[in-house]
Amino acid sequence: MQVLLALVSFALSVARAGAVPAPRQLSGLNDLFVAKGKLFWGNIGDSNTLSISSNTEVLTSEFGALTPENSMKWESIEPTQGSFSFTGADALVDFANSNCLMVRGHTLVWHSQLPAYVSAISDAATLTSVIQSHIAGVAGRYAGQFYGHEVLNEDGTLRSSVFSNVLGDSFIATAFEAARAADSTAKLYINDFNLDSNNAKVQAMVALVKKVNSGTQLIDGIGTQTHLSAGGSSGVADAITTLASTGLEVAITELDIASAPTADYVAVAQACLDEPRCVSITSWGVSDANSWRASETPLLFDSSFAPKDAYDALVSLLL
Ligand code: 9MR
Repeated sequence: MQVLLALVSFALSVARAGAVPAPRQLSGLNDLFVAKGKLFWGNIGDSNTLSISSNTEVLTSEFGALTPENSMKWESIEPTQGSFSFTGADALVDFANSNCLMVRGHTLVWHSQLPAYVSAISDAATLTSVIQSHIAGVAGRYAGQFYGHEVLNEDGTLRSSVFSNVLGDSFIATAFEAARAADSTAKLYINDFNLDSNNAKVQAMVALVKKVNSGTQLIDGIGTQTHLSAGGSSGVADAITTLASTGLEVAITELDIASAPTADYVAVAQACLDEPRCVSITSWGVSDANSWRASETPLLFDSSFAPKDAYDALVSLLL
């Protein structure tokens, strides 16, 4: 009887092994990308997502760097002039340190998510000193701990902002000089969106970094955010090659693609693989559940944290 039971249960488990796929072993996108000579495939976080265990499981097994989604933006970290609030940013850095993830600072100067006291400044000397103190405060706190800082965001074409309106383009050098003084080891990046084909904005970015770097090299790298629509990847390789023609590092900093088409994800990853100066990719979110574009389902993991076809295609590309 016992033998019969053992045989039955053996037969059942054999049948089950054939019918039910083994649990998927995530292969570690970051590890695969690093094995191809790149620095990391990172992702974003902050206290709201770092408290979700399904999120952190994927984050720590698949990704190798962390960018704060919101906690280091000016309104979060220096909401009142001279008074820094590091709780959220520290939590992110602690999480990264405990899980051996690199950190990209994001973002020291951006026209958006600015406190009202900054937007209200109309005097050039005051604004210069406020930018310098802000950068010294934030970059100084984490000096030596970050891979890089996104010093400027969305300013490749000098959009209208309190910074460009009051200081012209001199605020760019001011910001990079302050960041270099506060953290001599971090790579300093300018980071922009709509650099997804070799368009006028890419050309403007190339001209801008050449101008700013014409004396001393202040800018180390160009970040291209790469928030794409479906089918929007065709110009990415050309754009990355053009940005890299500056001689600077290039990083894909905020990757998400509406409806996560496999072909687009593969094309973007291939574009970075093909350009030696493209050092890293950062996905802008783990799961669609926590994406700023949630309704467009642009990420590699669905709202239940299951990997999508695009994830599998990337693994196949990188194996
Ligand atoms: O993902 C961020 C979202 O949680 C914020 O509400 C939003 C506010 O503007 O910013 C999002 O991230 C932005 C990033 O910091 C800079 N590039 C554009 C991203 C999307 O707006």
